[in-house]
Amino acid sequence: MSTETTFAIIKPDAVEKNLAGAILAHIEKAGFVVRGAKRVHLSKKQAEGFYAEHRERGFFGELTTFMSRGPVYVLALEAPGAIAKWRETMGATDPAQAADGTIRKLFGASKGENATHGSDSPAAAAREISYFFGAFELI
Ligand code: 3AN
Repeated sequence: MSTETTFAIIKPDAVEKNLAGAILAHIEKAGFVVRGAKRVHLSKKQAEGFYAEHRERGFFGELTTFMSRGPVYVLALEAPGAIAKWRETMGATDPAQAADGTIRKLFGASKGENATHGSDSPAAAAREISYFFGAFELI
């Protein structure tokens, strides 16, 4: 399997609950190498730009208000098959549907406040990584 880099966010709900460290430990234990990491507080406009593809969805306002309500950790994660692997490690969007042992099952509260984000394709990973990181920040 080829080595890939995917993009992850530890969302405001998890950061507020002081779960960022536990989630990072889970990420490392799962075998990802953290190539980039920073703590940022998105403005509403930055959250809207990040989630532009969801603009037409009913929950867009709620989603972007939530994502800009407090600090998040943005991460670039490397592993063989990282994009699919990270989505498996996170579990289903709705924590109630997520498999046991996944991050969203362990740490998520609802479909919106579900602890983490992960890119869903190579194109999304490339766009999302470049939204937050310059090449010199990926080590
Ligand atoms: P995923 O993050 O698993 O790819 P998507 O693409 O269905 O999930 O949803 C995009 C974002 O919108 C996710 N961050 C998710 O938390 C949020 N979201 C999805 N459904 C809802 C909902 N019904 N209410 C609020 N936020 C939602």
